[in-house]
Amino acid sequence: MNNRRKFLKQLSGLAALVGLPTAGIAASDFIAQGDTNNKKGAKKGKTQRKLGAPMIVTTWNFGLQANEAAWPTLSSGGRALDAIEQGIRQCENDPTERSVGFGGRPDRDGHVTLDACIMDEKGNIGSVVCMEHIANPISVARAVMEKTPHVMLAGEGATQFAVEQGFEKVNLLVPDSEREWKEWLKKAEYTPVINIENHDTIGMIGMDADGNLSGGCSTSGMAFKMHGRIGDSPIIGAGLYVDNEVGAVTATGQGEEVIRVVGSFRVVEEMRHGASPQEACEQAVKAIRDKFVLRGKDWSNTQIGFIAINPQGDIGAYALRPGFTYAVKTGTIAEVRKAGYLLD
Ligand code: SD4
Repeated sequence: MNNRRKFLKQLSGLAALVGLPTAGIAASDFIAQGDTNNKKGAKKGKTQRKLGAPMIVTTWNFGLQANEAAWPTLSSGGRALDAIEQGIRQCENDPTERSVGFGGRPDRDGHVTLDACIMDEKGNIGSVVCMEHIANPISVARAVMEKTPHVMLAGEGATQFAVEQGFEKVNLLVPDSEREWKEWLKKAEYTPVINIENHDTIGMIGMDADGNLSGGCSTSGMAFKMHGRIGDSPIIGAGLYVDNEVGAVTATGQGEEVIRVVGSFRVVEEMRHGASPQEACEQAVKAIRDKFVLRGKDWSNTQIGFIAINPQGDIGAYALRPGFTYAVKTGTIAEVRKAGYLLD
């Protein structure tokens, strides 16, 4: 029994003791302090929402549309995991989103290789890395989670598994991406520019009406990366982590740096030790800054962002630099917010 259910059981016992009706006591009947403030050191208690009310938070502006695709499932009492898969698929299927799924930018050899992972409220996980020819890696990751004894499949093995599962093989390289790649080949300089060519990983975290948390993450990775390169996005603990009692977190930006600090797991652990989602995201970004300083590396072209939620409905978001946005959807809110940041 999770803490909330224990708490509700205790409350229902208490209600019986003082002669109140106990039938129908649900998580959503109790109000918790909530905080959807995106500023540095967000203040607790600024807004209030009910425990167990469905919510979904997604990286970047396109999160707004993805949240809309996820919402019917959440608002009708469905599972957060299903909502996450539906929301991310919307983004993967959009050829104009050039760093996710169909239409993603290729690596420097012209291959569109996709990374994705998914995690549910029970700690079930699935992941695909460097997978070609399949438009919905988030669904293949879910199939890895539910239909294999493994948690991660790579490259040709991932594509083979997807085809065996009935996924269609497609050409993921759209004409616009091909044109950009050919243009890039003229100089073939690998100089990632933050918030311009590399910014579109979708990371989505949500809570359903039962108060269960899930998350997913999907990307084509850094544009024009080396063939075979894998970032943080499909790595559980780096690009995504969910602990139903503590919170859900996902990351975007320069994956190498997120992996270095096991970013999403780190944010969850900060929350486990008492930090708010906002404080926890800030601490992880600072840890990444500290690693740059320690290693004496140039970070002028690096962007990292985290988003986090906890079961009480508090939201955190923070980035290394300006420009990171995220979309929030609840029963009453559908908006894009700007995350706070560490460096100008
Ligand atoms: C990666 N984290 O492959 C991804 C890229 C990204 O916003 O998130 N861009 O490293």
